[in-house]
Amino acid sequence: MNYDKETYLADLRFRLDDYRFAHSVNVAHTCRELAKMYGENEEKAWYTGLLHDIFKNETKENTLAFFAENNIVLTDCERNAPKLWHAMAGSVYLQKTYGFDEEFIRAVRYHTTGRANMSLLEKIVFCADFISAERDYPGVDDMRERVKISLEYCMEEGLRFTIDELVNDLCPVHPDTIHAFNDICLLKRFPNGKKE
Ligand code: DGI
Ligand code: FE
Ligand code: FE
Repeated sequence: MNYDKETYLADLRFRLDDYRFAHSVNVAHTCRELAKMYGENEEKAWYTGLLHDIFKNETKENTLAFFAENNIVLTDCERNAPKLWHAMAGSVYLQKTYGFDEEFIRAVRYHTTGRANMSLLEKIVFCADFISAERDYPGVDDMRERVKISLEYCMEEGLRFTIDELVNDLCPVHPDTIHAFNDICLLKRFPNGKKE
């Protein structure tokens, strides 16, 4: 893949506010570090991180219009969770506009929820999003330590945190988030392969 860095940066600058642009660059850098640590393609990881939030600042109206234009039908859970929309819409936009490969697109698509059987690249983007340089929530240092031990060790805490908050606020938890969490739990209990 020949990446067109200047075009992507211009697209991001046009679509994102300053905070989100800086977050995107930070996630890209963290993705590259994790790729180096865990043996993924560093360039691909950098670009995936850079572009993961490309639809984050889009209005609800525009995002819903984008879904309609692209014949994307949301489930009840998705319709009621606007925070998930930027990952779904962004991944379709990136695929259509720049033709990135399926793995790249999936890493963007599932960066918010996770899913079962995530690839190395998907795990890297999921974790990098939690620990990028500007993140300063309580517990971020623990997450930065966890990621050095394993991506799964970091993901389990991220997923626990997300699900915990959603349940506490009586918000629906997307099935992909549950599947990601179950996957990690089962992996830990059955490290040599999951039981059915
Ligand atoms: O886009 P970022 O802010 O960098 O991070 P993100 O894409 O991981 O989005 C985090 C938000 O997404 C957070 O406020 C919780 C929400 N979220 C994550 N998983 C789910 C979810 N919301 C719902 N309703 N259901 C989920 O499964
Ligand atoms: Fe996001
Ligand atoms: Fe993000």
